[in-house]
Amino acid sequence: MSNLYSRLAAEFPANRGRVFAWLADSRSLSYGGVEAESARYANALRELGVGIGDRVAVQVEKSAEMLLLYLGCLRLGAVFLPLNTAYTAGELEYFVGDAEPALLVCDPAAASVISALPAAGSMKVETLDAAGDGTLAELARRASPVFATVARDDNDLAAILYTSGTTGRSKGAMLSHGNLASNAFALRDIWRFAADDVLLHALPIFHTHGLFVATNVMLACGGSMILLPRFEVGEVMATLPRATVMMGVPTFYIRLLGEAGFGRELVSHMRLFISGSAPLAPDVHREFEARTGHAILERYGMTETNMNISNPYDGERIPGTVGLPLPGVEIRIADSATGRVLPQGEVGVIEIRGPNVFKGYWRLPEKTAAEFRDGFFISGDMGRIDQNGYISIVGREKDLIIAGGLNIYPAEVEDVIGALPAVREVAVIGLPHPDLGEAVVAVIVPRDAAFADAAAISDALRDKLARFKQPRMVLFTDELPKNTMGKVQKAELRKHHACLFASRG
Ligand code: MLC
Ligand code: AMP
Repeated sequence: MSNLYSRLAAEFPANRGRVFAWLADSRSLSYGGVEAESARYANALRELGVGIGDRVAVQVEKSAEMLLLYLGCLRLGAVFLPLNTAYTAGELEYFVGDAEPALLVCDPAAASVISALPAAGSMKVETLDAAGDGTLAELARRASPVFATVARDDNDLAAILYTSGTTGRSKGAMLSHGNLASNAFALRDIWRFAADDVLLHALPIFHTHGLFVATNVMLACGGSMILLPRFEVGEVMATLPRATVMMGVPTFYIRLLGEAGFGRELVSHMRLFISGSAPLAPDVHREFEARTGHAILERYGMTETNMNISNPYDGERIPGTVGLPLPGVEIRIADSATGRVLPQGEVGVIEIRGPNVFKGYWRLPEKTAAEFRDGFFISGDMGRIDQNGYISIVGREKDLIIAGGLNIYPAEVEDVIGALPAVREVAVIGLPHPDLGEAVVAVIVPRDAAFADAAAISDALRDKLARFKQPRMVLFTDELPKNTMGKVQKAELRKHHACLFASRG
């Protein structure tokens, strides 16, 4: 079909003065502004030599300008590559080497370190800060507000988002214009988004949730969003009266429930609360409904597939389930060992096929092929379909921890901790955590039995791993539980330490 931007722009309100984003200090960005400013960014990128298919890596604080840069990339046919602001220089070195971006846009404070990365090569580096200023913003300001959006096909790449892997390093998930467009319009329709909606946006915009689910859906309905820099519970409570919809990870809802002043009065005007990226505990769902009268709508997605399954807008939203497949999305449950499709009611790995499913991992055709069966993407999540078609996620086949909606692969953390001289062996596990859902914990067998310095371990990780991947707790032991094959029994460890962090309430 056509460029995602053109398809979204076809839905912009006729009155281009209408607000797309409310920003800090009562400033706002209109739909006319979105058109003109994204054109300026597209022109600025072109002036920097960025062409169709070139990657534009972006590690900047959340701002309206970052979204305009995203739209500028789409319009130019470049590939937007957002990076978590928590990544350290060591982590960036890998992304830069793997993706070979033509341009990297970063905070001014990081520019010299990034320019000096060995992998930087001929990559250009420009800056954008939290206030939307920087060398790239300056270039955009001087550029023309008119740009003829480049034609793109459904299969052409729009973005690459890196996801961590169970083995080896992160893989770049390649998302096409067609992937993102199909999902934006499907979600707009099933969740009944319309031009009078105001979304409270407190998510980061370097992930699928805050970038594609939130932003693309709002552009697709011509509505507005209130762009908060991050989730801060007081600010969110103060902003809720101006919003009609909120999207969040479960931690957002847990933190709201922790506030005495949060209740029916504050949110009676709201149309919808949506949760995803991590399991929403049924007790949180029920407590939220009892306190507010709102049944949170839980949905299920992945970076590789966008959104797949959602509880219904009109029908029953069942706690502990993620609902029904999205229109156009096929879901099946398979035996993870044999690939045999299982009958309804049985537990197996969730497999997904549809226009939302990505084009593969960047420069990893074998890895990509291994993750598909008959055109279905093998999610690595275990699930079951009930007699009414509702799907529950019952666990994960992949060794993955999700803390506050952010994924951490234990293997990556184990590699870094295992390389420390004081460590003989390490197992990294996720334990139930009242605020984050799960928290990262390292269980270490030290080389010297007398060594038990958790602070020294934490210090040693500081510049090697993004903060959210670092263990919340470091434990020491003489021996790790292993099976007869010598494989660490993580389930055993998790059970043993299940109550390390106090539970909610
Ligand atoms: C921050 N920290 C985290 C963390 N976020 N640690 C573990 N897990 C996290 N998620 C670090 C901080 O750097 C800080 O370190 C310390 O933990 C305490 O921070 P905090 O103040 O409690 O955290 P906060 O900044 O409030 O952030 C928590 C959060 C945030 C839950 C609000 O992480 C968040 O917005 N998460 C959303 C993630 C998301 O968008 N996921 C979608 C992925 S897409 P220190 O050293 O300063 O103390 C996807 C597909 C799909 O999954 O289906 O949607
Ligand atoms: P990411 O790779 O960051 O996109 O994370 C995707 C993973 O988040 C999925 O594979 C699931 O394990 C998890 N996830 C997303 N939504 C839900 C949900 N509603 N319930 C349980 N797990 C979820």
